[in-house]
Amino acid sequence: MKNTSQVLKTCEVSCLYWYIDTIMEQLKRKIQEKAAIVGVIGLGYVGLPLAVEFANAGFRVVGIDIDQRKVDAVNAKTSYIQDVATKEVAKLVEAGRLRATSDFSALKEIDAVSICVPTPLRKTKDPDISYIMAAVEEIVKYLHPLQLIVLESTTYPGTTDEAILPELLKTGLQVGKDFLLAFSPERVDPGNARFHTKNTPKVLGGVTPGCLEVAKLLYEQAIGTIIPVSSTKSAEMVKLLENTFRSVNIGLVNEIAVMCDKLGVNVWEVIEAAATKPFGFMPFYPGPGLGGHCIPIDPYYLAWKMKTLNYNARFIELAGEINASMPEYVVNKVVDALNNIEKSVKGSRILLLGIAYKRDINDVRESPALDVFRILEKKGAHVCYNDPYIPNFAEDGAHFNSCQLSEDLLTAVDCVVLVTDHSCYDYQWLVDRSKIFVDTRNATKKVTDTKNIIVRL
Ligand code: SAJ
Repeated sequence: MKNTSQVLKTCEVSCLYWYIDTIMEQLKRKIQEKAAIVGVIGLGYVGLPLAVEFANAGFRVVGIDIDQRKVDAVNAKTSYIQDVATKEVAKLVEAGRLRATSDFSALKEIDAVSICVPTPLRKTKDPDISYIMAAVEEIVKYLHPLQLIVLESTTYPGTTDEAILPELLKTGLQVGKDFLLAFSPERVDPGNARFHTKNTPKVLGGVTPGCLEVAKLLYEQAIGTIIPVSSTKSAEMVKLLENTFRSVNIGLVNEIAVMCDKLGVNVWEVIEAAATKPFGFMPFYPGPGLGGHCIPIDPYYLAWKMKTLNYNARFIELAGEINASMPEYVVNKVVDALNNIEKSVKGSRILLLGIAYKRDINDVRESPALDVFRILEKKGAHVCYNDPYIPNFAEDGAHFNSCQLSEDLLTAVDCVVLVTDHSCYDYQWLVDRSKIFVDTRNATKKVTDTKNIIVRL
């Protein structure tokens, strides 16, 4: 026979489970009925496409960003992200399904919020999660029952559970009971014509099974395939494996390029032939170095975390060293090429073609072309660039403008260096008019080199 306190306890527990169930059911119903209001913090190359997909799925979406220019652009029905069409934004804003604000109090009305803010590295190569924590600080102010928070920014394993969750718990609300917390790595590949936010499988891990269940229900309204994993740490690690895989393999192929050069072997022919293997091989290509806001950075988030666990992530460090040495390797190719025509780099006029970090995009972040530019200038060369995607850029306080490509320009310079192989370049036209052409991307593989002026990695 149970005594009164046991009966009350049982009743309390069942009320608690009823309460949790109710909270979860309420939020699930709001999601299923598209009555939930979705928030996206950070309207960059990840956040704006995600906001558009949730709005397209039928939700009312509030984009939140500290950059008033982004907020104004969205509310003026325009897109500033290459992969998001302005007409898409205009349609959704006009329909009242998408709006932007810099006022975080909008979180009061928001049922589910995704955090898509930058996670850069500090100069010391330590993670900088200050943008995440600044967003969390705002979320804490307005955290309410029935709210789901999903972190999308790439970060080290443990960030969600060890850095974010404690801040949210300080409100006295309980995870999995009052609010829900999950991690879902962004997988946006800028400029990818085939894969975009909606058709790229989305990995998801929750702090509790209920967190995962509700986050999965939300994301599957907007994204084709959801890949649930057992924890937020696992989800955080998935993304770091993806990008460390790339960084290490790019580092490997860059070292293979250096080896082939010493062996007098054409590395591009070697890779092309190896790629005919129908299994067990995936081609990567040498280049002037590693650019972008993902591959050069994400692996160091993992290396840093492992250092806190007294483990040295040697592959990451080694790949980083090799990739970081490639701009210097390219410059040495230029030095040798000029030397062969008895010219020194100092005083030479050098044109860099392509300053973006990879072909056919307008992003210059961490671009190795900037390192090539800087090293050549340090050696006394007069450097200019052309990049149809980057009309101008600023570096170390100096401003640079893209030069107009012309016969006169090509005739006037002593050496042309192809750093980013944009598809719009006419490589035969360029080679025919250059004195020396250093090709760091094998972009001239189909070009006839009648004057023997092409130098390849
Ligand atoms: N690179 C090489 N050789 C290669 C491939 C790339 O030198 O074989 C260089 C590129 O020129 C660039 C850098 O590496 O400077 C990074 O290139 P990337 O193709 O990895 O492109 P990202 O930085 O835009 O990486 C994104 C990542 N997406 C996310 O993190 C969500 C990455 O996971 C994708 O795999 C990658 O796009 C992709 O496949 O394009």
